[in-house]
Amino acid sequence: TDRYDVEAVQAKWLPVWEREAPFTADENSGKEKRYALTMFPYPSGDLHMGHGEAFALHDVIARYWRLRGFEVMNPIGWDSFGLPAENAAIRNDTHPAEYTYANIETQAESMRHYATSFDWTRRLHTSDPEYYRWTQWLFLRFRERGLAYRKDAPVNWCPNDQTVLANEQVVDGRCERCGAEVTRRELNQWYFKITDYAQRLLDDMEPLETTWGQRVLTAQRNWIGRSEGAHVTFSVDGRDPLTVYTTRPDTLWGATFMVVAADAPLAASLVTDAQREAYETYVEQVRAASDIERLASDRPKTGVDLGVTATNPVTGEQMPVWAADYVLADYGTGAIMAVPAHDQRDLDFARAHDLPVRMVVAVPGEEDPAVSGVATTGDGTYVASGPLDGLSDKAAGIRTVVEMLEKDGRGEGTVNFRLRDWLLSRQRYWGVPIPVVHCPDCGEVAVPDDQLPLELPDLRGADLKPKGVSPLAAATDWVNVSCPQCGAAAKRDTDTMDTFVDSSWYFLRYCSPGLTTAAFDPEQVRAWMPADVYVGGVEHAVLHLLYARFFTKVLHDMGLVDFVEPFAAQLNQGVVINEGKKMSKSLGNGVNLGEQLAEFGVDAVRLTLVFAGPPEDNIDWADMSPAGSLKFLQRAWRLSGDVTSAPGTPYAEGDLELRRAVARTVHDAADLIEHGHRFNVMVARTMELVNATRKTIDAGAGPADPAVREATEAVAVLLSLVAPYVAEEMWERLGHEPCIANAAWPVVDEALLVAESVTAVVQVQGKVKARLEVSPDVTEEDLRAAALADADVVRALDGREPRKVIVRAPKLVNLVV
Ligand code: ANZ
Ligand code: ZN
Repeated sequence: TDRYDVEAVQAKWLPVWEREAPFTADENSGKEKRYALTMFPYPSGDLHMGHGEAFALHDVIARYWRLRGFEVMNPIGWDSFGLPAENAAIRNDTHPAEYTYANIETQAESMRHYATSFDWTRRLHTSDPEYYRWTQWLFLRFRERGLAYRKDAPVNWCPNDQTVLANEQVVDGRCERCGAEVTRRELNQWYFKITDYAQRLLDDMEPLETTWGQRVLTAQRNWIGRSEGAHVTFSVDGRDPLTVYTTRPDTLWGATFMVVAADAPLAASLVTDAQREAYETYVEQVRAASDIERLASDRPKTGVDLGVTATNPVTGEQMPVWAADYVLADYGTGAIMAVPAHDQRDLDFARAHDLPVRMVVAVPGEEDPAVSGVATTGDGTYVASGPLDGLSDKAAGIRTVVEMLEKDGRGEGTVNFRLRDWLLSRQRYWGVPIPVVHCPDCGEVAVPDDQLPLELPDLRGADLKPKGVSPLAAATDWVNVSCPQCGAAAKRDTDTMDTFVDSSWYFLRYCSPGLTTAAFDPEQVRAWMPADVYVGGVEHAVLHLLYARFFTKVLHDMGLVDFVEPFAAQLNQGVVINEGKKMSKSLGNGVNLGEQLAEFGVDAVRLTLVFAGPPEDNIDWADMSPAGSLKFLQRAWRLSGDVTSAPGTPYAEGDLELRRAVARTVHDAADLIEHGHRFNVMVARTMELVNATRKTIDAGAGPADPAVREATEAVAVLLSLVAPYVAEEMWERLGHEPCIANAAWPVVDEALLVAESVTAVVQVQGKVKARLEVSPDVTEEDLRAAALADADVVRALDGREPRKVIVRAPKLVNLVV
């Protein structure tokens, strides 16, 4: 049979699209604007199956909006600083810039070949000085607002990459990038004060409830980790009082000892001389352990008695104060009141060190934890708890105790967040230099705005291997400067910024990419932002998406943008796996996008990825049939060769049944795209329309029937969202000029959407008295009412009440009198 040549069709249309450039967004077109944003890639290697999937899904939306008459901005760029490029450059003994920009060219070429509808005029790379000049500018503005600051802190340290990691980059105690076990180190680091925005980051999620994926919303809520509790202050013998954070102030009567984080300065300040040596030995041991070891639940509950006692404010008891590693230095106040009866970690510790256990909540059916060794956390009745005794309402218990403590000035209700400030320093080369100078006289001095960008020194041939200090420190010509304030000999900050800083504002830069006078043009940002959809992987649920939201809020507070959330809606695609497993080198189950494209063509691969299932689900490539997709595309394409009516032929005389199918398919396709991103169902419906069209041609009406043209044109336009090459080829064979991207969404005759009517027969005493035209899905009640209201039926009944009314919708009503 007749087949289209995939290679030839691809080679034919790519240059035409380049020439016509239908996807260049024109902000002055006067059309309503839509911003289709997709997560920009790291330039590590060529595009992979994951990119293929994300870009195919994203393109459905961007192309659809365009056909619906919107002015669509669909930009692309590269997140081109960062560890992957730097590590690869070290491995291959090249400069990170060479590696990075070569990969960018490769990926850009692949994106074009993949027929993505990107607006190439807005292309950006975060490693270009024209871009990172503004990343530096933004950093300085954050710093002026007290939102970028330095502090000494124990940090997550990757011994393999020899760099500091943000909490978000530590997964199960391991480095997100290389998998090495993460350890701790004290370092002076730059932070963004994202904690100032914790409550707003939570509150502003409410309007996103229906347009963002639940997975992302839940991940963000958990990450921010808001909890309500109280600060309670305990007096300590001969020392400053000790404040703890607790979510259960109502269990104060059951507190039998205190624990402070062993590796926090607080512990060192509390320890008595007699216990100092034991404490110091212990802290050494704690520092040597990685987080993964410290957090293991089967780890013995180690600790050391600090030798001081604190007073329980309600029982008056003296409680020993211990230092242990199960209390974290950087959560709450770094100190707890231990209630072993009702907290398992405290109970394990109490049993290991022979400390008292006192039950204060009696949970029906559960044994005393002091006996069972199992802490009870359920609801019960307060016992041995003074004024709470007999009460069994936890919320009331908490309220009572907080009021009591507040009255005595010994505590107060408080809200606590798990969210930590964002550690943004990296001791690596391939990143944005921090625009700060350290002067022996003036201290920390900002590089003046008119000296930005502060460019990275070239360092070609230098050793970039991680050593724990940035390679920039060795570039003495670059490091040694005169202080911008006093002129004295000073040194540049040698850390570079986390790449998540670069990606926290790129979507704003796209709105006015070439601007040399500002990070972005507020007018253009007002016109395009917030992005109407953001397509990307769920792996960015907390990292990138939280930071981008934080940046947007700060820019809002600076008066630079007039919205607080950057992304109105989100689509988080699933992962492409193979044979049930994540693709990986070690399993040898990787599927190469380029090879699939070479074998089946761009359209068939894109179609397979979109048709696989709901976009959020994972795709197992082993279960897919790109060959089947190609077969279907051939079938669709063949229709365009069969049509014999001329372009512009009025459809009205066409086969009514096929015309109805076209109307329903086009109408439903819009619905399926707009509500719930059900692109796979949209494709299935297009397949049905192809079959119906073929049937009509074969069944009699023949290729000249105007409905066959109407249907084939609709198929081409629907397919253009997923399989642009074959769609363009069909469009040409149907007698149209390129580009199909400029075709409008098919207009359907609303009347054709109304389902055909059927005839219902109404019998009285077995005799037909009336025929009613009704909808095929008329309800029994409606049909019964229509029958009883019919003039002929009323006459036949002649005032008699029917004894029985039998309704068989939509065909029959039988009245018995
Ligand atoms: C007494 C108590 C009794 C507690 C009880 C729990 C149950 P979330 O909900 O995660 O905020 N805690 C406080 N600071 C800590 C730290 N730095 N390291 C380890 N644990 C810490 O948890 C708050 C609870 O975790 C607090 O409430 C405290 O133990 C513990 F029946 O105080 B609770
Ligand atoms: Zn100075």
